[in-house]
Amino acid sequence: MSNNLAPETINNAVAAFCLAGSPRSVSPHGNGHINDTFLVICDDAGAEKKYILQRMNHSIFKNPQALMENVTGVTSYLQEMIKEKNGDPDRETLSVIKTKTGDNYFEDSLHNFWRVFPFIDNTFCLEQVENARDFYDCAVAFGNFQRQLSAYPAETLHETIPLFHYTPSRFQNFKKAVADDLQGRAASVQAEIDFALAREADTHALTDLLEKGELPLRVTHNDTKLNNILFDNDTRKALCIIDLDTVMPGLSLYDFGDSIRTGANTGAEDETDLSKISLDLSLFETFTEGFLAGCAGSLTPLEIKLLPMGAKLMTYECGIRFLTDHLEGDVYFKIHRENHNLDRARTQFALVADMEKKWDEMAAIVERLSR
Ligand code: ADP
Ligand code: GN1
Ligand code: MG
Repeated sequence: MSNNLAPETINNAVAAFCLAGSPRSVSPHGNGHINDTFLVICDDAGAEKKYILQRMNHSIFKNPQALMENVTGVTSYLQEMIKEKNGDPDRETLSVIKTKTGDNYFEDSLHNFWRVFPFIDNTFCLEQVENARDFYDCAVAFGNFQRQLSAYPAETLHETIPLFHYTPSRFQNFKKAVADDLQGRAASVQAEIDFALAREADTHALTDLLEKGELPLRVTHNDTKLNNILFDNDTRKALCIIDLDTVMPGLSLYDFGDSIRTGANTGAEDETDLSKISLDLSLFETFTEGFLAGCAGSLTPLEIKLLPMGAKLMTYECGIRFLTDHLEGDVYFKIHRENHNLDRARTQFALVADMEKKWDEMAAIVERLSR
């Protein structure tokens, strides 16, 4: 079913949770790069009940208990906010299903860590933008998410992956991977290595300002790629933000940047024909407009000015993370073909190069929209 998961292991995990009815089927679901995700369908006296079962990636998230504390805290908080606005707390945010022993995750005898969410039905998620309207909705939703969490007690959040978007440390990891060259792949990717090394100066652009107190630390999502948002099938509106594993203090620019990286790219993250990769300036503008609307005046002038840098740096950072993983033997991101991480790194660098060409236009768009 999944790379290294026996059906008994999965069924044993399903049995640990308080689900309505009896499980009828369990199948792999979604295109995430990190967790193992399954759709569980139960039969509840003739009615279908669906759940998402996930094996958390324990080698990446070292402390699943702390991770689930974050997710439970944030989702409970959002549920209350949604109720106050007469929204639907069962569809507009995730909720955590407890185990039969009342815990928010289950550890099996093989030290796999599992959790369950209700499956939010009648939704779809996008791998690439199909029309500008959807991307605008995403932008409002991610901006709004950040604003909704602005009063969340940030000190209660655990750092689930230390230094997650601390680009200088990502750069150090990358240089170490080049030096160690564990798989003997460095010589064959010298052009990509040179591209990354040539941009070392950029790696500090945001973190220096954070350290100087010129950019505010906020509660951010930190993984705002397009497929981490569910759209309602009926209204085609952005409905629910998912993948809350990296919700922790961060910069608003990380959330803005990661969405541009995934949504304003004219090609797929793993496209092999690099002529298809470019920054769609019109989608950049659409997202900027929506994000500013969703943040509703909460961004500082410096944050707004740096939006293009957020986009470039998140794309660059993701590129060096993919290249690092390629050099280290594909131990972090799930791959589905040979050189998959290298292909991904190449698209990210092609997108960075195109952003550099379009830099003045990106700045002008932001300037115009912020007036
Ligand atoms: P990963 O960290 O591996 O990206 P995600 O939490 O993003 O894992 O889940 C992977 C995919 O599963 C999502 O992109 C989405 O398609 C689907 N998914 C996750 N949770 C739900 C849910 N509660 N309801 C419906 N679909 C979901
Ligand atoms: C991972 O989990 P997923 O697939 O939504 C990764 C992100 C990367 C992204 C690249 C916890 O996101 O940081 O930007 O892949 N998540 C983690 O596609 O590392
Ligand atoms: Mg995801």
